[in-house]
Amino acid sequence: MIYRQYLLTLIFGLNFSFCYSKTKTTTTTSSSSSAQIPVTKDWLIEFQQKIEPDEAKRIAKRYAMVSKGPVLKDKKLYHFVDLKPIHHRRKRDTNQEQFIERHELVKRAIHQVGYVRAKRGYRSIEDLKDIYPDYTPPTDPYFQFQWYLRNEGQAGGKKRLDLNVEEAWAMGYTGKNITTAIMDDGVDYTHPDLMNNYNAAASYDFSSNDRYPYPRYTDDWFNSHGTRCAGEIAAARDNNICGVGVAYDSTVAGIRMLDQPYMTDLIEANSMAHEPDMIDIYSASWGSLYVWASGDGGANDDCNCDGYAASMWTISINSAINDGRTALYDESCSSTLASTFSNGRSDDPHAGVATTDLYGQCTLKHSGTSAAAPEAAGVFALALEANPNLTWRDIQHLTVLTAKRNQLYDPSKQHLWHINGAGLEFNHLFGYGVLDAGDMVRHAKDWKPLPPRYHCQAGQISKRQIIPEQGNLTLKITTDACKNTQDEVGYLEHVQVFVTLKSSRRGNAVIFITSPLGTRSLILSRRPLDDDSTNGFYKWPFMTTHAWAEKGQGTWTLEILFDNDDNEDAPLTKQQLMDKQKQKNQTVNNNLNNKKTTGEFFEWTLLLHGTREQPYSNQTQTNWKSKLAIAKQIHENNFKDKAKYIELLKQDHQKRLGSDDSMMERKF
Ligand SMILES: *[C@@H]1O[C@H](CO)[C@@H](O)[C@H](O)[C@H]1NC(C)=O
Ligand SMILES: *[C@@H]1O[C@H](CO)[C@@H](O)[C@H](O)[C@H]1NC(C)=O
Ligand SMILES: *[C@@H]1O[C@H](CO)[C@@H](O)[C@H](O)[C@H]1NC(C)=O
Ligand SMILES: *[C@@H]1O[C@H](CO)[C@@H](O)[C@H](O)[C@H]1NC(C)=O
Ligand SMILES: *[C@@H]1O[C@H](CO)[C@@H](O)[C@H](O)[C@H]1NC(C)=O
Ligand SMILES: [Ca+2]
Ligand SMILES: [Ca+2]
Repeated sequence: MIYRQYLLTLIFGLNFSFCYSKTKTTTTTSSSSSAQIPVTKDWLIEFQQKIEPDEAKRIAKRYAMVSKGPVLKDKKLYHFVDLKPIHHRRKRDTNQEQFIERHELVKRAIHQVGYVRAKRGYRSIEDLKDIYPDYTPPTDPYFQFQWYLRNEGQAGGKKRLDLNVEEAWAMGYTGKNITTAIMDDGVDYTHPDLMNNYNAAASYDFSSNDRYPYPRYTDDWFNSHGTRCAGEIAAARDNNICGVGVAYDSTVAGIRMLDQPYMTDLIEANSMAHEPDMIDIYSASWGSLYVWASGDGGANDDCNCDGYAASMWTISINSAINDGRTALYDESCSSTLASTFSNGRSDDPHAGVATTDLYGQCTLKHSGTSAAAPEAAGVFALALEANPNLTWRDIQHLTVLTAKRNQLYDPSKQHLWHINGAGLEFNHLFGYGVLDAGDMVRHAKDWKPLPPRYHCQAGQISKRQIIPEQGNLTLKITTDACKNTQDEVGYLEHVQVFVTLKSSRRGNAVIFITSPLGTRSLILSRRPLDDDSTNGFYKWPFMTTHAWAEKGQGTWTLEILFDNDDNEDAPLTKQQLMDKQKQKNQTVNNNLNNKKTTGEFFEWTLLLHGTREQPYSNQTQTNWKSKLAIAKQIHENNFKDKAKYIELLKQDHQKRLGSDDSMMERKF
């Protein structure tokens, strides 16, 4: 069957315009990587039951190995080292794995693969060459400016803060047989760096109803957006033109749909249903995935207020700049799953996103959140090449499990990194971190289908209550997460919160949800510009991804409050600053003017989505420091020993990167 997998990248551009792109595989044959992964002498042995170290030693000896003791102090898991020479072996020894697994006490034996990730933070092109001797970097002239592909500290950036795509390329994944449709203001398909990777058959112009989505000419190059997005994904390699795309052997289709005076539902629907096989694009069962950038509303907006980004079938991607800060226009949002790169803060002329531009040109200046989402589409194209069976849910799990904190941080220190109850590190601004293409394809290759997903209405509170002017309204729902029913959700994916409330100034409403394991998500932050509405929210769907892989059962806490403070961080014009100053003076002079926000709460419904069974029990863990291994262990221990794993993670992290504070001060 062809076209069985769809990825849709939806990207909001500036204000009224938006671009989105769709990725699909056109193959069902599993592709083989050209390079093989080196192996080590290390083995992870999982026993059927807890065993004592002495017994482990005896068992190890039987296989000419030595036991290095329990892993993570868990006596079901042991680290064995093989004493036999490995003769430049470049493959996992699956024969030996099966042999050891025949032992009555052994549940699984996993020959450890050598990871570039283990060196992440120290990785250099030389490291990559050690492990993949055949790898050569692209020779394209703009590759040196594509710091989002390889960050060597150029343009004021931080070394190694990049998408780690070279590792995926070295493994042989470059986007072959994957098509991404760029739904935007057109694509310059005559561009020499794009023409060979242009998929004309899948392209269409909905702005003028023809098959040629060529951008309309304007003096100011206004319609350059789609062409720039296309280059980030699929610009050709080693042709001496511009740079390279994240998935440089993939193809792009142009869907021109933004360049008319207004957007209609019909154009939007037609664009997405352009090919007959796209009609079911919104069907989750069909395996659709949407990537939706978080929007350019800035700190004054909140993307959970955007019905699309808050949708579970979209992947919200936020953007960081080359030194790890959020781009200025970033919205913060608990539905953001991960981050890629853009610009918006740095004045360095080379800190923008280098890509193709209209009329055969190259640019260093692509920017905005919309520059970040195509990078994600490119990384997902690599993952789909590694495993065409992946569904939209697989891609989200893989994103959560392989995205990295790396050197991302909030310069305002408002949003710090936290570790959720499943051992997964997240940040309100960056989601689970920056995409790591190398790690993503490696996990994608061996990914097993997930257990089925269920939807549990965990509880509802319907009772009119005053939201206090000071302090907060705290509401609790205790749930068994539909235990022993059709809808049981033992392990969470998305959590949705539907809220109905009314207030005198909607923009001041702030809402938190806290999971049973104590993970607090800011599902609605203060939005100074949202002041003209007293309509409140009616069954508004807020969503958080921060409790991913946690358990659903227990007590959920909702906190609603009004934040009347002036937002000092909001970027204001001179006039706005003056007005604000005046307001402040008036407030000081006249207390009567200091109007508090008032409001009423009506309803809260809690909807949990996820699996009944442990989601990662069938996944192969090849490295016990991986997020996958940690989450899996926490599941197997029924969420009991979280602290133990977190301590390890923190140590590992600090070894690689240093603490939050030292990170902020560090200059590369
Ligand atoms: C791409 O897919 C086609 C058919 O779907 C197949 O014949 C071809 O071998 C694939 N190419 C690669 C590089 O996987
Ligand atoms: C994809 O699914 C098919 C059929 O279930 C299976 O044979 C194949 O091994 C899978 N490919 C990968 C890469 O997991
Ligand atoms: C693990 O895989 C087996 C065999 O494919 C399947 O029967 C089982 O349901 C899977 N378990 C989970 C939790 O997905
Ligand atoms: C809400 O009020 C409770 C009780 O006073 C307090 O412990 C909690 O920190 C408040 N929550 C927020 C988000 O301010
Ligand atoms: C606000 O008050 C301060 C001192 O009280 C004064 O210097 C300033 O000019 C006032 N600003 C405006 C905009 O009225
Ligand atoms: Ca046209
Ligand atoms: Ca090129």
